[in-house]
Amino acid sequence: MQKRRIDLIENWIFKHQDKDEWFPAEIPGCVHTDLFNNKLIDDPFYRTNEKKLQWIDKVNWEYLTKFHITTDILNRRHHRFVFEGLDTYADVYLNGEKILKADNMFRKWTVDLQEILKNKNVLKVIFKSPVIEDVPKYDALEYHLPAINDQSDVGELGDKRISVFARKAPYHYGWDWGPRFVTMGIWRPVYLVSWDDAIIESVHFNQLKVTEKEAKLEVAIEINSDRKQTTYLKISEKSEDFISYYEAIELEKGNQVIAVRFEIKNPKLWWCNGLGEPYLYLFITELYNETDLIDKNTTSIGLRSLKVIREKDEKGRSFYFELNGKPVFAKGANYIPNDSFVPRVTHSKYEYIIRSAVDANMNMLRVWGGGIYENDLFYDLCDQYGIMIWQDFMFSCSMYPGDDAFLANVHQEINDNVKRLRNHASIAIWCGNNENDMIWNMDTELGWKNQFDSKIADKLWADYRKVFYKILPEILNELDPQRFYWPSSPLAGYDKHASYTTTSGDMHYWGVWHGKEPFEKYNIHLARFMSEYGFQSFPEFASVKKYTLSDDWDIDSEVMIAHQRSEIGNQLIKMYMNWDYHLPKNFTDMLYLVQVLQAEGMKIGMEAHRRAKPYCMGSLYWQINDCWPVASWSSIDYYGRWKALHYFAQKAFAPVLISPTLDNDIFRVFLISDLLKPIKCQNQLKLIDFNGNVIWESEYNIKIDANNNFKIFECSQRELLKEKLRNQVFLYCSCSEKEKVFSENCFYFDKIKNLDLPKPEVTVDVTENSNGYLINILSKSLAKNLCLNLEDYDVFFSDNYFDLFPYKKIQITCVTKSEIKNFREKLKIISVYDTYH
Ligand code: BMA
Repeated sequence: MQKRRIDLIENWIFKHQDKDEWFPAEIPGCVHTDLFNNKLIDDPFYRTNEKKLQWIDKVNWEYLTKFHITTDILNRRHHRFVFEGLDTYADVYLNGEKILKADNMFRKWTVDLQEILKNKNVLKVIFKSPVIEDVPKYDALEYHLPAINDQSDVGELGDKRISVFARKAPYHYGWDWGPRFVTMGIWRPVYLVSWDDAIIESVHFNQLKVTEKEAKLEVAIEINSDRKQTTYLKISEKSEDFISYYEAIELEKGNQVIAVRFEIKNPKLWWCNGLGEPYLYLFITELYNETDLIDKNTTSIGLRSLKVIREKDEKGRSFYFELNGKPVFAKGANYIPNDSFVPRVTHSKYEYIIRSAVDANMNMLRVWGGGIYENDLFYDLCDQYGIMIWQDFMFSCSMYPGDDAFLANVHQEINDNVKRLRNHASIAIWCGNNENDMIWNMDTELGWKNQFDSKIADKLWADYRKVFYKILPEILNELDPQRFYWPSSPLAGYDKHASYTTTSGDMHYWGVWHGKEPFEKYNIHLARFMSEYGFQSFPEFASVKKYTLSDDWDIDSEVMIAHQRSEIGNQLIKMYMNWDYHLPKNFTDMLYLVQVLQAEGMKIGMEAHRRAKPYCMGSLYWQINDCWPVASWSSIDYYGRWKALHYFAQKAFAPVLISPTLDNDIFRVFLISDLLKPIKCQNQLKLIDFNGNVIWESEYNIKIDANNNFKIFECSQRELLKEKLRNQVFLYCSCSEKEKVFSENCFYFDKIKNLDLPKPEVTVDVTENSNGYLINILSKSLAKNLCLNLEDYDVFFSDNYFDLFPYKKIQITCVTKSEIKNFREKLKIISVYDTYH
């Protein structure tokens, strides 16, 4: 008989451990959302509610369900409880007997049992407060482990930063973009598996060699057998590329691994977004006895060779991804969990974020080490959409304990997650942690190594090395030997610490923002791979309205500050704004202009990185998404609204980019192509004044080789501008092939606040279509960063925050499900000019 799975997600109730009243609970879920759904607390994200809810993490919570199983199932020979995620300290009781003590949110907990299960069962989980559990661990240490983003003060714990003791999502304890909600709960599925003869524990598709001509695979099937017996193993795939495999196998009692090797001739390869189709094979592995199917596993596999190339060259050492033999410039962003309460993130929200990455021409996301190992769904979607994943292990901006129990726990966590994730084509690299190495080794007084006496410092560094130079690589070597491992991000080399001038590894460049350097420094600080850089903005007004009252509409109000977790945030935003813009008249203009500031600044970075190809081969900005509504570095806000930055990323990451730049009076235009084929294109350069008069123009027909970067124009600024004033003209450039425009760009020769911008005279014409509305826009003069807005409606504009060039007709689609009466009157239009007039 086939294995049976019974999901245990119904009829759960929960309560405060010291109270009597039970309330319905949702599984998977967590205590904060259960309290909210039962109207026992207010919306945690509204105004300053976070502060009022800090008591929740200092209480133990009980969850309980009753479930019935039939005698047929009860009579099966084996039963296993599977908890895919318990957050975090949990004692589990079945019919009054303790069956599990869990202490790691990231582990998959399984309990094999026989006797305790009955027809009628009571399953109870007691979650112990992480605060009650971990404060004593903190107090017992004679030194304090650094955890710089742990907002212990918000949690009313003074400076007791306890997050490092729990194997639990670091961002739950607060971050410089995140609230502090140290939640608890059954956050992933829980089920009972019952079987008689054997079960498939795991199937690993190890891609030994993949080329266009052939794919050599070794499939390792881990089987747990009830006894010594003969079974039949079948591996099949629907396409004609693969001939089904069918063999009798002799199983021993207990666990064993059956390895099967096979080859696929001329396989369809998996490509990342922009380079080809992310083709997936669907392999079905089945186990039969003489009469029946007894277990089955279905796995999607993208066949590809994906390597990190580290070759010595005249400048240092390369760091780039090579997909199916082709060097790939990685374009993308860092990714954090989509919610403070992850279980409520829907399939469609996951898909929305990944599709938004695809729409912005990204091919990589970095699952950053302060969040969670994402759900299977996330990686399935990345496989399907061709988004490569830089996967951190969940350690970030902290130093961790090194006692045996902690290390054993980490060992099991790594084991569980590598086994769960290793079949995904999308995962391109494993990375030990986020910034722990960099901060420890900083030479200034900020460097943690300088903050301890040498005996303790030696111990902490030795503990660090145990995890990132021993446990992790050893497990990966055994479970996933084909994938590249990088101990920390950033790093200059396997055993070489990061520095801002690295010519070897990856870099987190925070000179802009944390270092208060101007955006232009993005042109200079270039490493082999830029794995973080960023600048903050606020969500747009419609989003801000969801968590504020009109009294709060000032970026320095108590409520806005509660949703701005970077202590230096507002001050830095104003400083940068002063450099380039006139300060805006009011709050809504401020929200708009900060998005423009962020997007224009980050554009300099994204384009500089691409112009530095192939020396630099990656640009992942910080950060694509938010876990609540907040001022942050994100390009998409919590409610899914694209900020200006996301539209700018779409253009800066286009497969072919035309990019103008000025360096010491020398003006240059580059053409960068990530395509795998050469293209012939027409390039236009035009010097135009703000009223549309063309002062100079030039056209070139150029062939650009595949995967290349090419300078198409160079001249001194003086020669180009001649007698024209630099604050009255701009340079427009475009690259196209017949009707298809690959890239359009423009360049201003002065700071925006110095530009002599005329009042835009915009005419708008709206027609309805099946998806929403078509908006035709024209202006007689330049409208800088024109933004369309329909505040109270759920709409998506195909483009926004763009410079509307004089006399250039633009058509924007406004996709919406709502019918918007008097659309034209409701449509608000703003440009930079309006913020100071
Ligand atoms: C980076 C990240 C995060 C942080 C961000 C902004 O270095 O790794 O820790 O949120 O900076 O400060």
